[in-house]
Amino acid sequence: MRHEFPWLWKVETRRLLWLLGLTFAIVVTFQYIELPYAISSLFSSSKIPISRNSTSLLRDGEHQNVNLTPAMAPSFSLSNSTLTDPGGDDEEVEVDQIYDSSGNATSPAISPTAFPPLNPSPVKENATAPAASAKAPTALPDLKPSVVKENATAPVASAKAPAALPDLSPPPVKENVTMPTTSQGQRRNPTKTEVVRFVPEVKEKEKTPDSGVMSISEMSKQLRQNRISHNRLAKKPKWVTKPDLELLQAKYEIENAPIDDKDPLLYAPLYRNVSTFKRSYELMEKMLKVYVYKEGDRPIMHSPILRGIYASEGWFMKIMESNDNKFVTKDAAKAHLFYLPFSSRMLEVRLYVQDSHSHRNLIKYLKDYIDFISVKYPFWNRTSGADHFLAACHDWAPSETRKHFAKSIRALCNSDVKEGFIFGKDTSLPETFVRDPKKPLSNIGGKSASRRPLLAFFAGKPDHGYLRPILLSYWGNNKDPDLKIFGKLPRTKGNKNYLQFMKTSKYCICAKGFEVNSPRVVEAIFYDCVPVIISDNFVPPFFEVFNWESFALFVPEKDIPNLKKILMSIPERRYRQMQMRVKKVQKHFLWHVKPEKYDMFHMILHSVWFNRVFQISV
Ligand SMILES: *[C@@H]1O[C@H](CO)[C@@H](O)[C@H](O)[C@H]1NC(C)=O
Ligand SMILES: *[C@@H]1O[C@H](CO)[C@@H](O)[C@H](O)[C@H]1NC(C)=O
Ligand SMILES: *[C@@H]1O[C@H](CO)[C@@H](O)[C@H](O)[C@H]1NC(C)=O
Ligand SMILES: *[C@@H]1O[C@H](CO)[C@@H](O)[C@H](O)[C@H]1NC(C)=O
Ligand SMILES: *[C@@H]1O[C@H](CO)[C@@H](O)[C@H](O)[C@H]1NC(C)=O
Ligand SMILES: *[C@@H]1O[C@H](CO)[C@@H](O)[C@H](O)[C@H]1NC(C)=O
Ligand SMILES: *[C@@H]1O[C@H](CO)[C@@H](O)[C@H](O)[C@H]1NC(C)=O
Ligand SMILES: *[C@H]1O[C@H](CO)[C@@H](O)[C@H](O)[C@H]1NC(C)=O
Repeated sequence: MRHEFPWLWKVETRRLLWLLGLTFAIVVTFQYIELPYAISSLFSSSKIPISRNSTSLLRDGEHQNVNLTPAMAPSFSLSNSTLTDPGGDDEEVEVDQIYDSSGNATSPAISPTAFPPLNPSPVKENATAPAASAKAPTALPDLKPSVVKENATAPVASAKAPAALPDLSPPPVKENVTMPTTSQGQRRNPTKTEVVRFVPEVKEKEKTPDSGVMSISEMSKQLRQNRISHNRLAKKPKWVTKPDLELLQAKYEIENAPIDDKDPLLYAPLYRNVSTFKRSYELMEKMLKVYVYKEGDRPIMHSPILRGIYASEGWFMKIMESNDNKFVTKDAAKAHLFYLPFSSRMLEVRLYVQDSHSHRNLIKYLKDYIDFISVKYPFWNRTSGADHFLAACHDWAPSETRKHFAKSIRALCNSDVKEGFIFGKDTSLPETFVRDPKKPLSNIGGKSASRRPLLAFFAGKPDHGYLRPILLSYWGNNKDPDLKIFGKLPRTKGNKNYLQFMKTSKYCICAKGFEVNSPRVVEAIFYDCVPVIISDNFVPPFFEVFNWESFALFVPEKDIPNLKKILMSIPERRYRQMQMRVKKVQKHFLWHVKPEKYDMFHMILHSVWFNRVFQISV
């Protein structure tokens, strides 16, 4: 028959194709128009480890226990807000104070992302409202029709059916959408790669030599290399200022620091080079001056959030902008550094259009800000931003700042070698989970080394990222009585359960969630527990300064099956030494309402200073 009526065959084929096309078109249209969730469930196959955009979404989505506190100025004297029990899970932040542009607290309903992805049905029709209300006309042009479409197609909130999405993604925009950067490349689930479209302008830059896992010693090597190569290649400023010369002098003095490893406040084994650190810190105290830009509208600029898992950017901002900060100068001609006081968390809260999968407007907001100050003042252009810095803790901050802050010093919680972190320029900002901003030190400490009966402890949402399911499958469910590895712990009053485990375990497992960073690292130190970091390519905080391997363990992700063996192989003596060092290093990881010498605030500022000093060229 085929031979006899070839045309018929052709017709059939054509019809078949046509039918297929029609079906496809219907599906696409269907998705565009409505019922994204219905469709999503149609296509949903398995639970897929989430990719970045949704990751962060989910993460934010978990801020469900939002308790409104009375309106209050961004101040340390918080009114007695009710704290929900965080249940021992980092991502569960309770109160994020959210400010409107006047500085007044507003309902968190303003942030669509503040609601959990679990019940996607009540889609917020007014989801765009925050963007509109945020004083950011710059955001509006970005709400292109294409974006809107993307938005509708994407039932991401449910974290389902990513497999179906790639086919449906329309050619979104005029600008070129560069496909997932390194970070996706290394992610294990290929389906995720397809869907991630939201970091459009970011070009892949830094790839590690083997594109695989970078060990801590390789990171140190990279740091040293970058220092050297920077000295050779550094771009000169357009003109030289007095502060440049002072920095040059500081560099010389630090490089020639007198050997001093006997300072009782600085326990030498913790540091890469305690003499260098000591001298650098002294010089910072003596000479550093920072100019803080006053420009920028609240709440994205100048509105610190002091509570929750993104609190470190808020605390840093709060202290930098306080009146009695001796490092601040109003005279820009005297400044060695320029601080850009923005909150990556507020940027997301105010400008991210839910389900849009686009950061373009967030990036543009920052770009517009830079354009503004670079026209108004000569400082940015002088060094292309090399003497400017920011501190940002939100998951998206690396991609948001990668392009337009390429020369600037970025203190980032999400300090991922695969997301463009540049050793010697950028610095790793500690992620801290502040539960009560009035009492950031409550419950500090734990049992002594000899009174820690449990070998190891972990608790955290099991569906955060690809790693935790692996950890739980090997060690969860009490598979081994020595290892207390849980999903989410049941809630208890005052979070006692979680704290008790941290205070009575020898090792506290800090397994990555969606991103490399976890508040558990600082938490472990806080409770005198030796951190065990399972998060490949994570650059630990203050990497320039600390010899991390002297007080923490780094277990490659692939070694999770051997976790117990690895922990058991550490001699008791070595464990005690590490635990003692954890207690010694603790002071560097504490927030004080009034900053103290060597505390977290000073350490962050020091790392920025240190990196600037070693990048100075005239
Ligand atoms: C709240 O704090 C204020 C001042 O700190 C105090 O006077 C008031 O009694 C507190 N209210 C509650 C309900 O704790
Ligand atoms: C903040 O809210 C108060 C009370 O609602 C209002 O009186 C005040 O004007 C607001 N502040 C600003 C800056 O809008
Ligand atoms: C949402 O939008 C609808 C229609 O635009 C409006 O009537 C309603 O008041 C809005 N709701 C909120 C909370 O803004
Ligand atoms: C995003 O999706 C929501 C719900 O479908 C819709 O109301 C909103 O207009 C969309 N926003 C954009 C920018 O598309
Ligand atoms: C977009 O990509 C095309 C081809 O890859 C390139 O020719 C064009 O210059 C790019 N446009 C922009 C704005 O980058
Ligand atoms: C620390 O740095 C100083 C100054 O550069 C140097 O003299 C000393 O040898 C270094 N110490 C160690 C242990 O590397
Ligand atoms: C800085 O450079 C930008 C772009 O090159 C330019 O528009 C701006 O006017 C410059 N700023 C100053 C103060 O010259
Ligand atoms: C963003 O979020 C969704 C959720 O996973 C995820 O599927 C998608 O891969 C991510 N990419 C984009 C664009 O979001």
